[in-house]
Amino acid sequence: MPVIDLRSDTVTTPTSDMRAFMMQAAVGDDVFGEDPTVNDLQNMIAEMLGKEAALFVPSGTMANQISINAHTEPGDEVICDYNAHIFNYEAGAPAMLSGVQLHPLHGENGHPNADQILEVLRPSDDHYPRTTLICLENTHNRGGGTIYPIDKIQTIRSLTRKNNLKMHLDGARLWNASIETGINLKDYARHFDSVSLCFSKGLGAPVGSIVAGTEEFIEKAHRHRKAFGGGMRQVGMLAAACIFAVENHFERLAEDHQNARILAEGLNKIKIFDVPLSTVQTNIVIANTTSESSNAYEIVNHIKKKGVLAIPFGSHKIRFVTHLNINRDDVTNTLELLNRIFK
Ligand code: TLP
Repeated sequence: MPVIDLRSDTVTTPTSDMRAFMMQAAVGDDVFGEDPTVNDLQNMIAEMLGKEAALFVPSGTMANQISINAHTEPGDEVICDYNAHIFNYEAGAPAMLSGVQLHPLHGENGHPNADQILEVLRPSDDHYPRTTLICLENTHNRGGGTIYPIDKIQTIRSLTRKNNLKMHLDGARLWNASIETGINLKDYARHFDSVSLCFSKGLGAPVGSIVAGTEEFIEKAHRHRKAFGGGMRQVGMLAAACIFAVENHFERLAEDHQNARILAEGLNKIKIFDVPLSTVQTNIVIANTTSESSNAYEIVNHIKKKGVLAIPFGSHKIRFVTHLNINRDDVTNTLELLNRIFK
């Protein structure tokens, strides 16, 4: 039975051209900073983001956690959204690895605004934790792949400048935001002290993320990467996959966005699903399921048996993600199948 895997854009497998490109990569010991392909990737991304330097890391989680660690001291408070990846899906790492507490806000579509942030900034008084860092996520995963409006980011940046706070961007899917809005990566990145990006999501590399910032920040990050066990050796082949992914799979993300839109509109014609179309801005579709239907876990199990994979995102929410390994036929076939099942 053919399987259509819409669980995540992390499930993509490297294409044969990507594999061939990986094979020819020059390698060296990256802990010594001697892997030429890793260095090329780091330089390329620093340039694309308009930052002084960048550091290749194994995962998006490590990129975020290294950044949190580098910007804070134990006991500090970090402001983020209630649905942020760092709050929900990173195994409690901010507390475990950096000794900080998170202060989650209920932003619209995962995007808190400057007033909400201003309201929770701690006064300078020994009763309180010190607010030192704001983490934003763009696109916002649990928000439905929603794009952080750039003017909202700019206003938050002015606030953090006034209050001497750092800003980190979880840009695992910043690629998608940039393709959709036409705002280049640099114009997003300039508002942040550090930015993480993933190559292993829509871009289709098998592994790899990166974090970028000032030379001073990257020096710290380099040390934290070692401490967190993320120092890697001859990983030029992985870095090559990331270079290939940026050069060949960045522009095509627009196709994933079109497929997500078609999927969302099709789901809305099936009576158990309700997708708020205004949140379908990139490659993620979060469908609400009606309260009369079975819960999301049962629905996901049921459709899995028929060859469509998705992820429950709560008792009445299911996430579908389009990506490099999903074409228009897969979307059509998914909709036909779901129509048949839930008629
Ligand atoms: N997200 C995964 C799961 O962890 C939920 C997914 O399937 O979407 N930031 C954001 C916004 C992410 O969505 C993810 C992965 C990460 C960071 C972490 O990346 P990895 O998995 O490389 O640690």
